[in-house]
Amino acid sequence: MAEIPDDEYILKTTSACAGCSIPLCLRYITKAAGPDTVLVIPACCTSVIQGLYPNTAVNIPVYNVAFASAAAVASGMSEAFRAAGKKTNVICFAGDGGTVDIGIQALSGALERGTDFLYVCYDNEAYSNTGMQRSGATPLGAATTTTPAGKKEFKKDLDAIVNAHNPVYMATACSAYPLDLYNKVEKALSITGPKFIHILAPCPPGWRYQSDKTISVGKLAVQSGMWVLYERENGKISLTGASKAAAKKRIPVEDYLKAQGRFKTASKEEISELQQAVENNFKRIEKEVDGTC
Ligand SMILES: Cc1ncc(C[n+]2csc(CCOP(=O)(O)OP(=O)(O)O)c2C)c(N)n1
Ligand code: SF4
Repeated sequence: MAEIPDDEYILKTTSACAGCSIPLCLRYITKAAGPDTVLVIPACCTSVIQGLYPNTAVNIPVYNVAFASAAAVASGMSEAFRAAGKKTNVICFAGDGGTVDIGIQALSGALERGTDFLYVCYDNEAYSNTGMQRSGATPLGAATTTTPAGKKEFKKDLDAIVNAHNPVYMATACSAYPLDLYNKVEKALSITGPKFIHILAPCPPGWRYQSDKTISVGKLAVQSGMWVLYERENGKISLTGASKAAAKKRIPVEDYLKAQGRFKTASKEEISELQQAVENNFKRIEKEVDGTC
């Protein structure tokens, strides 16, 4: 198990909703990164959670940037630090809307240029900050304020898009498993070049569950296989943590869905399509692990 430093860079007075998973993610990311780090944050819940200067809850430098530009800004910042002989960690911390939809062009450019940075997409599967609108990362069947009868399309496969850029390191994580996240951030930051981590980050008001259930809902996501924990180093994939068990035996997707109000309108067909997608995804991952695809 990793040695987790006692240092805290995320203070206890954030402006997050009760039960929000974002401060938990940030806490472990910054513990792994340490004080010589700059966070680059586009418009999202996190830009509210950080608080207003001088009463900010983040104890390291934060650079707030326009929605579409996070990875481009981080790219320039990383080059400037390296040119000055500094190893300062540059970490983009952006929501799914700011990554999967709006920031994808800048992310693609930064990955292609081989930028030495870590891009973290925390995925609460909606544009939460502006009122839970549908994003490209919202799953099939989930009700949002712009899809009140449930989304009719599958979640965009951001990881496949990132993987096509062949980054030196990429991983998934979930806020319900903070040590797994800590280990992945620590490893990512020990490697030079473009790194990417995609974190499932449950949101109580958006997903419509009680705020004390953030950890259990995150665990259900992984135990059902709706979210898979893995890392990919130089193209080689390995499952981590609870996903090793989920690859062999998993709970039904329905158990994860029924823990949240946003899937109340999901039809039987949609639930079975989601279950089928989970089975197909594990088959594909197993083939990748075996080196047969
Ligand atoms: C160019 C632009 N369009 C729209 C907005 C309004 N806006 C601010 S935050 C936000 C939602 C961000 O969603 P996401 O990136 O998923 O992060 P979350 O709020 O879920 O943390 C939107 C649409 C903006 N700030 N700039
Ligand atoms: S809306 Fe969701 S993601 Fe945003 S601060 Fe509240 S709980 Fe967190």
